[in-house]
Amino acid sequence: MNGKPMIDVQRLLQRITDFAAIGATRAGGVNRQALSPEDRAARRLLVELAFARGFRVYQDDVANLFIRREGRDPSLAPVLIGSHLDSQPTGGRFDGALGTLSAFEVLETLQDAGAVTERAIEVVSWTNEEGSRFFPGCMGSMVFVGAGDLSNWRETRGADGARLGDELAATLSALPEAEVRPAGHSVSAFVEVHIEQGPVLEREEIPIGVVTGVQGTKWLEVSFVGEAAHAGTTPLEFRKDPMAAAAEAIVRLQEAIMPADPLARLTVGRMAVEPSSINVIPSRVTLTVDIRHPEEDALASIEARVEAECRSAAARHLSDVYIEKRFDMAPGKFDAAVVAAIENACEGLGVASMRMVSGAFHDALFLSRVAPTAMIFVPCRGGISHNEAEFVADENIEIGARILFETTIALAGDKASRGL
Ligand code: HGY
Ligand code: MN
Ligand code: MN
Repeated sequence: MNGKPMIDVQRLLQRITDFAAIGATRAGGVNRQALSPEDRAARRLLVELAFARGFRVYQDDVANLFIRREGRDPSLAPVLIGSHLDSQPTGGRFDGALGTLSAFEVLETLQDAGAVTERAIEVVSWTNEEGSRFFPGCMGSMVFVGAGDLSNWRETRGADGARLGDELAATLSALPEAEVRPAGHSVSAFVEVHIEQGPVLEREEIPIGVVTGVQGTKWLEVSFVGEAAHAGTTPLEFRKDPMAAAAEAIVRLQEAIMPADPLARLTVGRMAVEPSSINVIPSRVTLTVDIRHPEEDALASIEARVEAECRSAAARHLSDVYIEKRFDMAPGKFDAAVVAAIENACEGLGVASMRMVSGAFHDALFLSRVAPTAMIFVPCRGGISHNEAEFVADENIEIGARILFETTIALAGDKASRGL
């Protein structure tokens, strides 16, 4: 670039390494679950980096964390960029962190150059994107856009038994220096860099995915309730066996849903058994069912089929069944102007790109309800994610950050801004 501010890729790579050390797992991934001590440590590090650069730091009542660099006109709504810092229990070092740290690098690059943008630019780290410890996912962005009420979730117990309200209070109080701001301030646009978490970009050898939308997601929690009994003395006709019901429902759903529709996704990722003793017929088996589809009506019919198969399997095994909806994210489209801004950035830098719909959900989908939004995907090796082996090549990290930089300054105001 001709004398223009340039992303400092070594600094960004070092940041990614430094954050990957927080909650690092022996297999090279991270366990930095939402509102955990590890999550608080990562937030603390980001805030210290922000204060060192003279940026302002805010958090709202659901602990979404914002880092602000002022623009020429403070009355204009800021451009928002960022992602999340929380991870899966055996997550990768790039899911979320890449987008958050690439966004911070944009601010540092502007600061180094003394550049002035028309609009302020804010970096955000959304609370509890993953939803793995505490349902639902995208909790922070849902509250921010008014799609979720925090008071409904304070009593939620995490997978580890912790109470959400307690963990949230501990997280907020761990950053007393952050200014408190109500959730939901106005934003002129939101752009999120994220790994694709799928194989397409790597297979097509294209460095940037311009994300035009996100498929829909529903999470169901299904509890089969039978009767605990002795494994040795209880003949079949006396059994009320929720494990047999759960096993049958899972097999029937795996045979019925994805083989019939290549766009459908159904995953049973978690199963809890009570009392979970080798010689006791279980009293209760609780499963989580994650279903996805780009079309809303197809998603609804998958949900109906899940309910039907669980109810019939429960009946066949003399068990009751209770089904709770834990997350419901309709498919959504991103903003054409922001998509075009990303494509213009790619063209300006001579970077190949392709449009795509995200199979994973993201905070950006909720943000798209209140501000023009789109995402930038970078390839990850083998499309592997939600796995400690998750990997992104340095050059793809650099390209993603440079496209984010160009897109952000284009959205943040006139190019006449000094130093751009
Ligand atoms: O599950 C998802 O789609 C996201 O990666 N948390
Ligand atoms: Mn993510
Ligand atoms: Mn994830």
